[in-house]
Amino acid sequence: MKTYHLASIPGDGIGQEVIPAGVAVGQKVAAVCGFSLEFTEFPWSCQTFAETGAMMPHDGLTQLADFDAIYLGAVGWPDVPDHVSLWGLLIPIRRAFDQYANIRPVRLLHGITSPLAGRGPEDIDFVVVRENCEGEYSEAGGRLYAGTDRETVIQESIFTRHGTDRILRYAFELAATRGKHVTSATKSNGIMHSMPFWDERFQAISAEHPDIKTDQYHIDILTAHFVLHPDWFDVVVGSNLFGDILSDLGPAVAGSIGIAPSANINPEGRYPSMFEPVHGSAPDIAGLGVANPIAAIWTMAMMLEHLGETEASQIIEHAIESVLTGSTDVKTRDLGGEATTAVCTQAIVDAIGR
Ligand code: GGG
Repeated sequence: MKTYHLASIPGDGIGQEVIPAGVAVGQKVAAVCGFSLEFTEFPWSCQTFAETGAMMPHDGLTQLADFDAIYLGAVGWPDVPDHVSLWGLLIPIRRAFDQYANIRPVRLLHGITSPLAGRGPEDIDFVVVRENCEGEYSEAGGRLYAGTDRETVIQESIFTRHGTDRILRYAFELAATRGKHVTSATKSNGIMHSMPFWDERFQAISAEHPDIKTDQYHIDILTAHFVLHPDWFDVVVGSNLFGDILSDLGPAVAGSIGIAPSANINPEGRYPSMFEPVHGSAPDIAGLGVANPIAAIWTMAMMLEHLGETEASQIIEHAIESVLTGSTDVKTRDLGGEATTAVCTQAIVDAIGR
């Protein structure tokens, strides 16, 4: 029987509640489909930072390098500055393993009501492709004259041709398997170096794919179009920051960030890819047992798809939708219900193999 060796990092807050939910669903579908999932849990988190002064051990990346994939919950807790926790765990993993394609599907599932009036599942089905290793997420910069009235802060964005072209190509290749349409998120009117460069490269890569329809919007009006015209989109490609923002807004129009999955892919397969729900640690509801597990469960489906277990992935997605359309008793608070994480998870586990 094929066995996949997976690293799990539940992380902080509700990450510790939703990752076990995804593992339970993964184990059930593996049993149904005839393969096995072997998880090794790494308890790295803001608690680790409090105890050791670092979010993970100095050889943490080496410990992860040989797994087939990494399953991560959430990073961040109020007693550690957010940039310290993120740059101590999530971002080093993305970069060390060259996970440059952050894939964030946005789909209105059957059984969920969009906050947008009159919109159904046929209107909201697109993928945000976020550049994940450079752009506005950059440690280049610094602070001069700190604490004085001359205090000066410099934050550089990094856009390389190598990094820009490869994420644009990824978006076009993905669109070729879907609706053959790529939208670029830009801001080349206000950001005068990096974004005109991004637009140039978008045109150049577009020329390699004459069969794919393209358009581009400045990020400000693009956010409005996400709300007013979600049916316009198939694949939306953006820089690290723009992609991050759009991939919270997208799930919001599709009902809840509590359902949004994501994959940090190293397309060449030289390193393990990492799978995480889009949402963060949600300290306001952590420990209450009410977090929506669907983002983590759908993320498990993306991980299995990546590993080549397409049938298992589809079974999970069908189970999620069958549970959501079946009864309001299984919906968590963010979806208008009162179910706990455990109740929602058990319903999905039960729906698999039925
Ligand atoms: N699910 C991982 C997590 O905690 N995400 C929250 C977050 O703010 N991530 C920053 C990012 O994706 O750049």
